[in-house]
Order: sequence, then C-alpha cells, then structure tokens
Amino acid sequence: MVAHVDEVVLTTCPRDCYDACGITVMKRDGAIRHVRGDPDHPVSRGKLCRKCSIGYNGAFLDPQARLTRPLRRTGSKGEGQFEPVSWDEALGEVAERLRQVEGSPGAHTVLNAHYTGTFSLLAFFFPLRFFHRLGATEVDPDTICNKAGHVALEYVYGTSLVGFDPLTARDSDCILVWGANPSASAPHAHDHWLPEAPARVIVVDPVRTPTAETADLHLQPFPGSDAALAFALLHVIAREDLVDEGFVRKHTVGWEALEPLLADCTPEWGEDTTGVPARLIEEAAEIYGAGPSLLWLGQGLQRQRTGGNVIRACALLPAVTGNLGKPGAGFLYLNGTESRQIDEEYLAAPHLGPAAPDPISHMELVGCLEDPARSQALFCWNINIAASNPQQGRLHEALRRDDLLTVAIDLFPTDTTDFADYVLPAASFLEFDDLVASYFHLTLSTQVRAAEPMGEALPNMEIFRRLARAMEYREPELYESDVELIETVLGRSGVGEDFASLAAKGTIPIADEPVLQFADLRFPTPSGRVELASARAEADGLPRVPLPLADPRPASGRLRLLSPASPWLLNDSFANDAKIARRIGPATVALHPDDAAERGLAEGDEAVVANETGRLRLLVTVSDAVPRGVAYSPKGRWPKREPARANVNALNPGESADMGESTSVHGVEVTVAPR
Ligand SMILES: Nc1nc2c(c(=O)[nH]1)N[C@H]1C(S)=C(S)[C@@H](COP(=O)(O)OP(=O)(O)OC[C@H]3O[C@@H](n4cnc5c(=O)[nH]c(N)nc54)[C@H](O)[C@@H]3O)O[C@H]1N2
Ligand SMILES: Nc1nc2c(c(=O)[nH]1)N[C@H]1C(S)=C(S)[C@@H](COP(=O)(O)OP(=O)(O)OC[C@H]3O[C@@H](n4cnc5c(=O)[nH]c(N)nc54)[C@H](O)[C@@H]3O)O[C@H]1N2
Ligand code: SF4
Ligand SMILES: [Mo]
Repeated sequence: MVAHVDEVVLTTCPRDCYDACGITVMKRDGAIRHVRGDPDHPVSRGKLCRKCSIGYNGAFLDPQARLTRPLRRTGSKGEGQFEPVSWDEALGEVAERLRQVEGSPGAHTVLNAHYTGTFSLLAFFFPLRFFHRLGATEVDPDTICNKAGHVALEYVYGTSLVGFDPLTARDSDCILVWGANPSASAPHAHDHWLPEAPARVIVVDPVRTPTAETADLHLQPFPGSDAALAFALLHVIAREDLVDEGFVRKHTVGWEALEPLLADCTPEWGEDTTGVPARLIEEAAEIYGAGPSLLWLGQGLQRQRTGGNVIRACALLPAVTGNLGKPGAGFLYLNGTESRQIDEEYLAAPHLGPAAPDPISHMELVGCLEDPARSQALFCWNINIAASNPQQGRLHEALRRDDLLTVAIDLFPTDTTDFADYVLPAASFLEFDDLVASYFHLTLSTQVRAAEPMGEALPNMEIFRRLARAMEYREPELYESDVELIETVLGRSGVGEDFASLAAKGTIPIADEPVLQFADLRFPTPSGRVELASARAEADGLPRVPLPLADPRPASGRLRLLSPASPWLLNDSFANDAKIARRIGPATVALHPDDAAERGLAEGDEAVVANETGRLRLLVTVSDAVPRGVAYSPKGRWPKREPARANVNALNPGESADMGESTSVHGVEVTVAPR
C-alpha cells in the first residue's frame, strides 16, 4: 500500500456505460484521496476512462459542485434560486401536495421521469416501488434511448436482452460493430476487447470514429440507410452460398417471405442507396458470412426515424448465416440482468400498483407537461430532462408552469433542478452500497460505500423510504433496508455469495467459460424460432418482414445532424466539472470540408445551426472524418452553461421512430450557415 494511503476500497462504476469498470478508492484518515481504476479488474486494468478519472476526483468530491441539502424554491422557475430546508420539511410539503393531487385529479397526473443517471440495481429500481404504490404515470425510460431496438429484437428473437458473452470473442473470426462507437461509449472495449480479439473487425458508422479508424474494414452508410445495407449484405451472402440452410430450415420462420426481397438488393443497388462502395459490401459480407461472427448492434444505430426496421434488418444476419448457438458467434444489443438471475420484479415491486396507468413516451412528455389535465406533478430522478430531452425550448417553457409540482433529485444543480420546487440531494455511488450488473460483460459487481454521504445527501432508496413515511404508506416493501434488498437479490441470484464475500472480490463472472448465447437454439418467440417474418409485427401494424429501406436524404441544403456520445462526457454528466469543461471548450459542429466550403465556413468560424424547432450558434470544426451531408455535434452539454442557455437538443423536434415511440435523435435535419 502506498505510504500516504491507509485504506483501499474496492468498488464499481455504475454509470450507463458498457464497461462497468472496477475501481479502487484510496483513502487516508477516513477521507477519499484518489479514485482510480482497479489494476486487478479485467476491464479497467488500473485505468478509468478520461471523464471518470477527472470527474470522480473532481466534481464528485467537491462540496461546492454538489447538492448537499434539500432545497425549496424561492425564485421563479428556471432561475435556480432556493433556500435550504430540512428533509422533514421538504418531504412533508411534497407529501402534502401529492395527497391533494391524489384526491383530485388523481395520482395518474403525477409523472415519474427516471433513467440511468446511476445504473446500480437498488438506486435504479427501488424508487419504483414508491411510484407503483402511488399510481403515478411512468415516462417510459427507454424511449429516450433505445426502445426501438428493444421492440425490433423482440419481434425477431423474442428478447433484446440476451446478448453474446464478450468472452467468446476469443473464438470469433469477425466482429461487426454496427452503429456503436466504443471509442467513446465503451472505452475499454475499444482499448482492449477489440484489439485483443483474434477476429477481423468491421465497423459500420457514417463517421470515421477512432474505433472505425482502427478497424480492418469501415463501411460508411448515410445515416438511416442501414436496413438497405443489411439487405445488400444478405444479397451477397445468398449469392456466395453463405446462407446456413440447415439453420434457416430448423431454427427460423419466414425465409420464404424474406428471400424474394434479396434479389434486387445487389451490391450496386446498395452502393446507390447507402453510399457504401459495392466492393466493400461484398468484402464485408464474405468476411461476416464465413464466421464465426459477432454482431454488436449499437444504440446509435436505431436512433433514426426507421430505427426499428434498421435493427430488424440487421438482426437477420446472425440467423441467416447460422451465427448463433456456437462459440464465437452471436449478436449483442444489451445483456439484461436475467443472465445474472437478478429479480427485477422483486426490486421494483409492481404488485404495489396493480392498476398502473399506461406509460407515456419521452417523445410526448413536453405535450403532457403543457396540459394541466395530464400533469399536476413531475418527479425527475436519475435523469436530466432539461438537457437530454427533445424540444428543449418548449420543454423549458412547460417546466415554468407554476401549478406543476416539480421534484428533482440529483447530485448536482442541473438545468432540471433549476426548474424544481423541491431539490433533493442524492448521495453519489461512492457513498452507498449497491450492486452493478454490466450490460455488456456477464458479470456481477459490488458498489461499496467508501465515504459518508456528502452533507445531508441520501441514496435514492432512503429518499423514497422517507417520502413513503411522509405519505403514511404502510406496505412493508416500501421500507425494506438496503441490507435486506442486497442480500435478497444475491440470495435469489444463486451466485453463492453474500455482499461481504462478493465485495472482497469486487467483480465475478457468471461462468468461467464463455456462455453460449441461445445455446439450446430455443428462442422466446411465439414459434420458438427466429422470426425473420413476424406475425406479431404485422398485428402491430408493421410490415411482416423487415424491408430494404433507407430514410430519405435531407432536402437540398440541409444536413443530417448526429449528436452521439462524447468521449469526455457521459450523457449529461461531467459537463459541470471545471477541468472537463476546459478540456472540451465551447460547443462545436463538425462538417466535411466540402460542406464547410460550400457554406463559406472555415475552422473556428461561428455557424448558425437551425431548423423549425430551434437555432444554435456553434463553432465550426472541419474534418473529413464526417461524411458529406452530415453535421456532427456530440451530446451532453448543460444548457445553462452555454451562451444561449441551450444545447443540441434545442434542435431536436422529438419525432418518434417507427417502433416503441422511441427517440430518432440522429434523424434530425438542420441548415448550417455563417452567422
Ligand atoms: N441530442 C442527443 N440527446 C440525447 C442522446 C443523444 O444521443 N443525442 N442520447 C439520449 C440517451 S441515449 C440517454 S440515455 C439520455 C440520458 O440523459 P440523462 O438522463 O440526462 O443522463 P445522465 O447524465 O446519465 O443522468 C442524469 C442525471 O442523473 C444524475 N445522477 C447520477 N447518479 C444519481 C443518483 O444516484 N441519484 C440520482 N437521483 N441522480 C443521479 C446525474 O448527476 C445526472 O444529472 O439522453 C438522451 N439524449
Ligand atoms: N463517453 C460516453 N459513453 C457513453 C455515453 C456518453 O454519453 N458518453 N452514453 C451511454 C449511453 S446512455 C448510451 S445509450 C450508449 C450509446 O452509445 P452508442 O451505442 O455507441 O451510441 P451513440 O453514441 O449514440 O452512437 C454511436 C455511433 O452511431 C453512429 N450513428 C448514428 N446514426 C447512425 C446510422 O444511421 N447508422 C449507423 N450505422 N451509425 C449511426 C454515430 O456516428 C456514432 O458514432 O453509450 C453509453 N456510453
Ligand atoms: S464510465 Fe465506463 S469507462 Fe468510464 S469508468 Fe465508468 S465504466 Fe469505466
Ligand atoms: Mo442511453
């Protein structure tokens, strides 16, 4: 142990990130001195990503940056003027207002907006017990992120939550990364997992990301044209006899409906439709088709107007080529907790609200907030809607409604907390015990308390236990302690560990050898097979088979705006860290040199980026990593820290994708012009 450290705590990063890094917290005299990557952890290998190694040693430990006391609004909404109050006062007053709303017009007008600000199991799920008991309307969390892909994969495979085990990469000859950018969104997968795999790597991304840069093959389709690309690949696979006919016959339904669609989808047609050269389509199809191959379906991929059809089309590849149920083969969208046997239902206790109102989509949240008949109260926890949601200008206006009770729970004073009537300070992941189940690796990890909660901050669980008490609710589920919750989850998971024994290890894999995805080749669809054609989709008003479509290109003069993950921010976290803010500088829009020249724009110029929804001024960077026709401006900046108090979501009209009323944020169109 280093001389100036007298205690080391082993814990896990619970951010919404594929990696789920192991962390060592260095302490001296009871205080945290340094938060860093656990050298013995298979993913982090001693190093956190850039954002977390700065943020966890910066804003997360800084009492000036954190919320440390419950606050009650004193100024007008949006101003961020508050006075400190006690927990009892804050929760007593919130409970009083909630009881009024419960009486009339009813608890269904309480909106519950939450997501993955923290992804540790208790802090993510336990508060739902309170909202189930109350009978609040949930704002369907995944609709802001990845719902279209979930719905699409359920049609084809019956589940979106059973992915390949990343450990099986050692047996793979090809890894196809489609519409994900691990160099930002899964930094350790980019740094270690991909380079160490013996496989050839193919990246499909309109942008030449650092992951694309290091790939063996990079295909750059125009955004929203990936379904057409998938069909062109399938055409070549069929032409080259790479269809696994035995697999298709035994384990799929609908080939006879799909096959006729392939004939016209030649590589040349693919080139015309997607912009990817025919030669690259052929090469990629041959490498993938030969297998064994892994397919990583990114979440960026489905944030398009026909994102559901895109995922359905791409998801045909593993089934048609028989890349399932064997080592080195499979696909991954997200690995759900089921493989870890986490009892989510126990954690969320939906039985407390048997007559739950229908959820609404984030795409309709703004409309709902404008209508007092639909919304009398709004809770935001683990989420920063004023930064991350579409229709930002309209949303901020709606959040000013005086008759809307708004309660925001966060670690930091965000744009969303500025609009709240009551702001409740949440403890950080360094300040309470919890469990973490990576959505990439098939592991289970502990999050271990390394410090007292800062100031009067409390973990989400304790906040909702106290609010339940203020509401005089009686159900024992609302008061279960963290210790009981953790031990029950571990007990039911069958890992054979309690919290203490698991914490000593930090992270465990669920098996020593790679787990085969769909080992028994039974699929949880109605037919028990992979549904290349889906009667359920048809019943839902969608095509029976995925279609070789591409979204229309932007109208003349317009560009497609992509606003994906930044390597320096995690969603809307870290933008308030002074060091990170200095490192990223002002907000930028990257353009292809020809698009910039056509508009008379050069590096460092200020451009007006606009559409029917809003306008923003952004600094131009010129880069041929961005294809023609695309403008690139990463997500995650805080509106209130920007000159116009707006970020890129001021430009997002919030149109739903074709499935799941899900976001199509990478389908936005803008004009870009000199100021
Ligand atoms: N333009 C554009 N917009 C996007 C996207 C895009 O690609 N482009 N992506 C979308 C996607 S994929 C997502 S997931 C959303 C995410 O957007 P947000 O939900 O805004 O993202 P986060 O920054 O992950 O988390 C929200 C808040 O949770 C807080 N938090 C962290 N830990 C805790 C805790 O223990 N308790 C409580 N109560 N709060 C905590 C953080 O401080 C943070 O302010 O953004 C969406 N918005
Ligand atoms: N550093 C960092 N890491 C993160 C996050 C973050 O904000 N920052 N956010 C986390 C969250 S909530 C999520 S959901 C994941 C998201 O992580 P990813 O799944 O990687 O998704 P995105 O970052 O939205 O986009 C990934 C890539 O998709 C490309 N793309 C956009 N449209 C299309 C298209 O039509 N076709 C194809 N083929 N590609 C397209 C973009 O150019 C981008 O390079 O990352 C998580 N990890
Ligand atoms: S955000 Fe991801 S890469 Fe960064 S420390 Fe957390 S798990 Fe690791
Ligand atoms: Mo997300």
